[in-house]
Amino acid sequence: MASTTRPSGARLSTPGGPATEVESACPLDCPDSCSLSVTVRSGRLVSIDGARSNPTTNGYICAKVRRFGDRVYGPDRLRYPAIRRGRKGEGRFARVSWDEALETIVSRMQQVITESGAEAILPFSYGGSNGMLTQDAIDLLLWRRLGVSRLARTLCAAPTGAANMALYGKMASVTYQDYVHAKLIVLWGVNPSVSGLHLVPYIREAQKRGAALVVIDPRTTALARSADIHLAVRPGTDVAVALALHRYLFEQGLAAFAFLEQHATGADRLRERAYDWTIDRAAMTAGIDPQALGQAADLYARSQPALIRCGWGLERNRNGGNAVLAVLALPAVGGKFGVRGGGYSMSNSASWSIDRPWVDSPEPSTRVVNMNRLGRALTELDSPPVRVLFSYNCNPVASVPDQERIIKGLEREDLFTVVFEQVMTDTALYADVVLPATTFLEGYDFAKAYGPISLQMVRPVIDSVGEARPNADVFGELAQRLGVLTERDATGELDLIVRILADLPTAIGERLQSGERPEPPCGLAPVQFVDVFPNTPDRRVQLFPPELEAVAPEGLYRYQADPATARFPLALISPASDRTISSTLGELPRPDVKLTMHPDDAAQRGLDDRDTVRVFNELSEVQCPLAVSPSVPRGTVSLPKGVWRRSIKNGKTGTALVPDTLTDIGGGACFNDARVQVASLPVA
Ligand SMILES: Nc1nc2c(c(=O)[nH]1)N[C@H]1C(S)=C(S)[C@@H](COP(=O)(O)OP(=O)(O)OC[C@H]3O[C@@H](n4cnc5c(=O)[nH]c(N)nc54)[C@H](O)[C@@H]3O)O[C@H]1N2
Ligand SMILES: Nc1nc2c(c(=O)[nH]1)N[C@H]1C(S)=C(S)[C@@H](COP(=O)(O)OP(=O)(O)OC[C@H]3O[C@@H](n4cnc5c(=O)[nH]c(N)nc54)[C@H](O)[C@@H]3O)O[C@H]1N2
Ligand SMILES: [Mo]
Repeated sequence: MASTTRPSGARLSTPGGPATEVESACPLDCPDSCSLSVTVRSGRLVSIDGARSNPTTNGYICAKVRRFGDRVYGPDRLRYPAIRRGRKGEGRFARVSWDEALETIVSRMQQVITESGAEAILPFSYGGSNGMLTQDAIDLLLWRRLGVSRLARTLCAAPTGAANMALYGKMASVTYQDYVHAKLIVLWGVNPSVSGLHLVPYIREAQKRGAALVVIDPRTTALARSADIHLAVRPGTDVAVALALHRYLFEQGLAAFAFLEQHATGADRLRERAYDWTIDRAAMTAGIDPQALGQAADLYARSQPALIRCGWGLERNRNGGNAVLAVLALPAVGGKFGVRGGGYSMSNSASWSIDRPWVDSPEPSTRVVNMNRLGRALTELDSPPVRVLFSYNCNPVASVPDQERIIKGLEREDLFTVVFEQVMTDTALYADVVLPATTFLEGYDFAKAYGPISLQMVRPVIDSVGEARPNADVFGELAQRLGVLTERDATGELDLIVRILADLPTAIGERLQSGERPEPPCGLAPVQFVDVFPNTPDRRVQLFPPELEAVAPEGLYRYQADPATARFPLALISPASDRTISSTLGELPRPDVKLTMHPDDAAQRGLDDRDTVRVFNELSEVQCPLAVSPSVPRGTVSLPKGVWRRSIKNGKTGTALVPDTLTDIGGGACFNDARVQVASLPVA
C-alpha cells in the first residue's frame, strides 16, 4: 500500500527569507472559529491575528490564541516520541524513534487483544482541536475494526445535544449577525465575553438599537452588569425558572396556541408539568427575587423578536437535560419563531449535515464506557478490565470529573497508557508512551464554527515542531501496522483531506479548496420556521419527546433537589475562563487561580481576600487564595475551568471536587453540581 503520510517533522520552507502573512482558521473548541492571519518567517510562527476577510470574527482574536506561539515553541511542547523511565506521574521519559514507539504500542495492543479481547482497550478522546481530520476519522476506523470498548463522548454538550435533537432535530439556529434584529436577548447560562467573544459586539449593537437584555447566570458576568434584568439563579435550578416562564405564557393566555397546534406535539403535557411552577415557587427554588422573575416572564411574553442564547453552563448538573429542554421549548410556546432575530441559538455544528462517508466501517456492539466515569472505568471495570488506555485530543486529568479517582487509575502498574498530545499535560505525565502531535498551525483540518455558521480550511502554515505528526498520519500508520486497513482506506492526512474534499458536496469542497468560506444548504443566517424547520420525523417540535421520557430518571420537566448538605452547603461552579480553552494553554504561567466567594459567606467563615483557603468535600481538597466578591451569589463559589495541577498549591484542581454523577438526560458531566465547604488554611 502506498503511504501518503507526510514525513514526521514536515518542513514547509528553508531558512531565511522575508516574513509572510498566510490565512488559516482556528479550530479550537470555541463557538467562533476565527479566521486567522498568521505571520510566518522561515517556517516559524511570528504572530497570529484575526483575518479581516471574515465579517463575523472581524479581524480580531482572543488573547489566548494570540499567545499560541508560547505553546507551540514552549518548554512543555512534546517534540519526540518517548517512553516512560520513571514512576507513573513522575514525568521521566526517554526519547525513542517513531518506529520504536509505534511498535511498542502495537505489540502491547496485540498481546492484550489475545489475552483479554479488544474490549480491554479504551480509546479516550474529546474536543482537542475539534476538527474533521483530527477526530472520528482514521482513528475511528481503527477502533471500530479492532472492536475496542466504545466511548460515550459526554464530557460536554451531551444534555444540550440530546434536548436540541429531541425537540428540533438540531435545526440550525440564529447566528451572530442576526442578534442585532432582536428586541429582547436572553443569555441563559452562557458567558460570551469569555467563551465566544465575537457575539458581544452584536449584543451591544442590539442594545444600542433598543433591545432589552436578560441574563440568567449565578455570576454577575460583564454582560449581566449591563442587563435590564439579571437573575442570579442557584446552579441547577434553571428547569424551575424556565417552567415558571412556560406557566406564565400558558396561564396568562400569552402562549402561541395556533403555532403549537400547527407545529408542535406534546404542548399539553408540558403545560401540565409547568403548572406547579408558579413564579413565586420557582423564584424561591432558584433563590431569586420573584418580582424580577415576573418581569422577565412578562418581557419575554411580550417582546418580538425575542431571542434566547442557550449556553452550556446550565447543562452541567443533575437537572441539566430537563433545564435545556425547558429553555429551548420556550420559543415554541412563546411563538418567537418566524422572524429574523427571534427563536433560539444553540450549537450550530449540525447545520452542515455532513456525514462521514470516509468512516465506512459499521459500529461494533462492544461495551460503552461513559467518559465522565473514567476513574471508575480504570479502577472498577471488570471482564475485561481496561488494560490499554489510548488518550488523544483530551486531557482527562484536568478536564474530566473525579480527578483523584482518575489518577488512582492511571497509577495502576498493569495499565498501559498511551498519550498522544501536543504538550506534556497532567495526563501525559502518567503515560507509558507519549506521542507528539502537531498543532493546528502545523497540519490540515477543517474548522467548523458552532456559533456562527461557517466552515473553513485549516492549513499547515509553519514547520512541524520536532517530530510532531498529525493524528491522521499516526492512526493511519497504527492501523496499517495492526493490519486493519484495506486498499480503499485513507492512510494519512493528505490522503484523507483529498477524500473528504471529494466527498463533500461540490460547491462546498471547491470553495474550501480555494480558501473561501462556503455556504451550507440552510444559508449563513437562516430564520427558524422560515428557512429551516425541525429535522424531527414529523417536522414538528416535539415538546414531550418520548425518547427522552424513556431515559430521564424522574421523567421530563422534573426538578431534582439540591445535593447540598449541612457539611457541604456551597455550590461550586467552574465556568470557562479567558486564560484557557478547556485546559488547552493551561500550561502557560498564569496569575493565581482563586476561589471566588460572596462577602457574606466569607464573613460567616471569618475569611477575607488575604486568605488562602481549603475548598473541600468528600472527594478531595483544593488549596488556593480567596477572592471575595459579590459577583457570585451567596451559597455559590467559583473556580475556573481547565486549570492545570501546577497552578494549584496542593496539586488538585476543581475537577477533583466534581462528582462523577451524570445529568438527567444525555449522561453528561455534572461539573457544576459539586457541593463543598470552605475554610481557612492554617499557616503551616
Ligand atoms: N475562553 C474560553 N472560551 C471557551 C472555552 C474555554 O474554556 N475558554 N470553552 C469552550 C467550550 S468547550 C464550551 S462548551 C463553551 C462553554 O461556554 P459557556 O456556555 O459560556 O459555558 P460555561 O463557561 O461553562 O458557563 C457559562 C455561564 O453559566 C453559568 N452557570 C453555571 N452554572 C449555571 C446554572 O446552573 N445555571 C445557569 N443559568 N448558569 C450557570 C456560569 O456562571 C457561566 O458564566 O465555551 C467555549 N469557549
Ligand atoms: N471543572 C470543569 N471542567 C470542565 C468543564 C467545566 O465546565 N468545568 N467543561 C468541560 C468542557 S465544556 C469540555 S469541552 C471539556 C474539554 O476537555 P478536553 O477535550 O480534554 O479539552 P482540553 O482539556 O483542552 O484537552 C484537549 C487536549 O487535546 C490536545 N490536542 C489538540 N489538538 C490535538 C490534535 O490534533 N491531536 C492530538 N493528539 N491532541 C490534540 C490539546 O493539546 C489538549 O491537551 O472539558 C470539560 N471540563
Ligand atoms: Mo465544551
